[in-house]
Amino acid sequence: MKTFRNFIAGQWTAPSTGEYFDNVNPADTSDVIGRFPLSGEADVQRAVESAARGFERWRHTPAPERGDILRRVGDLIVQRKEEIADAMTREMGKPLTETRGDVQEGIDTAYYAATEGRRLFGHTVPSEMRQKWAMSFRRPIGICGIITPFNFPLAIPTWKMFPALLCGNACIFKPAEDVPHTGTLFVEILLDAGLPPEVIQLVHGIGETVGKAIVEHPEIPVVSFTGSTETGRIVGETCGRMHKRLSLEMGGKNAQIVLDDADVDLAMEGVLWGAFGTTGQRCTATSRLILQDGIHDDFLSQLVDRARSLRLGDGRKKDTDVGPLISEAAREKVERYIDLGQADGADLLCGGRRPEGREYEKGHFFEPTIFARVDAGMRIEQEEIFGPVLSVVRVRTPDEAFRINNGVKYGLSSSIYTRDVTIAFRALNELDNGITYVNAPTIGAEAHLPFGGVKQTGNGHREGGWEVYEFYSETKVGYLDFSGRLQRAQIDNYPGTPD
Ligand code: UN1
Repeated sequence: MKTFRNFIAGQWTAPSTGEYFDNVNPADTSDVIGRFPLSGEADVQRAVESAARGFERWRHTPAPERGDILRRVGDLIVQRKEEIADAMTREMGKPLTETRGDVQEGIDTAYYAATEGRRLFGHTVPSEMRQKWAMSFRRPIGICGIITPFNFPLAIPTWKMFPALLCGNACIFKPAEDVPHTGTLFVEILLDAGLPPEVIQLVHGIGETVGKAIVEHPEIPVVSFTGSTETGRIVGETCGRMHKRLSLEMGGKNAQIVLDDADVDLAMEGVLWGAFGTTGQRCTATSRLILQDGIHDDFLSQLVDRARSLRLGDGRKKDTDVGPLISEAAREKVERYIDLGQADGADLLCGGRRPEGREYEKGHFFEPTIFARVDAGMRIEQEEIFGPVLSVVRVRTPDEAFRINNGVKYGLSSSIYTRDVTIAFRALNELDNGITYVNAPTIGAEAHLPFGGVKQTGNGHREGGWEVYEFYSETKVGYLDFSGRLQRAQIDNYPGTPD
């Protein structure tokens, strides 16, 4: 079995602890991908010391040159797209069509970042004084701690690291312990493309040790974390105490609304993809379906038939629609919510159990599940399950649908199917989410637009698009006075000011 290493101080190195963990295929747990380092605090310490040297060099590299390296990264990912998608499916389970999309999102993010090297705009604005210039520009910040989840093993690290690197920072990267192989391939590609070695450090391990050491390290001023709202709260408390800049991307309880006037066939395709794609393990997954009275019964019965016919299996097999959950713990969590839903009186219409059959014995499979007669306020309607479980709520009016959409603590994405342009625009205005889709599912974010949510989904920052470059750079302002005399702002330039 292959033993993998960390990448610290420009070398592929064994962990200081001497300990490792097995990375297994969630569709077949007898398939072990490799042993990966169970690193300790000392590894993070060494990574920080090296990243400080990397940062000194990289911050002085012109931004367009940094962008050129990221363009080469994009080119290399293009060349290795199929291989990375296959490795990703093997270690986290979603079907190849989805992992290919994940890789493509990384490519798009690379090319966007590459061109940003020739923009990275500041502002030059008029000064209120004569013969004085006023301008703002961007400076890198330092070492960024990058902590990423399992569900988008390539796309999410690229959302964070490409802008961080383009802005001139160094990165310490801890991929989720479920997807260390994709993380390793990614770092190999960064190095192959010519990124100076000490600019990137890869430290494998678990959140409680490596993640914690990164978040608590005084020489890491920037942290970006995607994961659960519970862990995000702990990260946020520490970063708040230490005055760190922090970007949080956390839970969701996203709803698709289907109104009576909708194109129901389109809405059907949307909810199947939104709810059961990635086995429901997306922050943007559709976990609530809000149906208006008039179409409720027909839509639901068709949906149950369609959900029952989805093919569960190994994501590397051609005809698989839905892969396994990431781990046994994830499957047990989903099962607890099945019990909760039933105890609260919701109707379990399909799924709710592990599939039977030899091909499922070695994986963490779970049947696509639909609960109907779900009331607003039930736990299966309020809490993030992160599995293939859809809760259906019946409403009479669009207003009621909007209210239910907004009645949760999360606010990532929402979707509405309607042909009424007035309602569509009202939805954009009134749904409390970072992203609203009209006649499209809750999933489908594109790399060149800001991604993120309101309320307890995030802390006000965005990934993707242009806004993320604000997060990874410090704005500095320069004033140049060439008048040759003392000009006092707010004092000398207003009439009525006595000499
Ligand atoms: C996530 O749900 O965890 O929205 C990220 C999408 C993806 C990203 C999702 N591009 O479709």
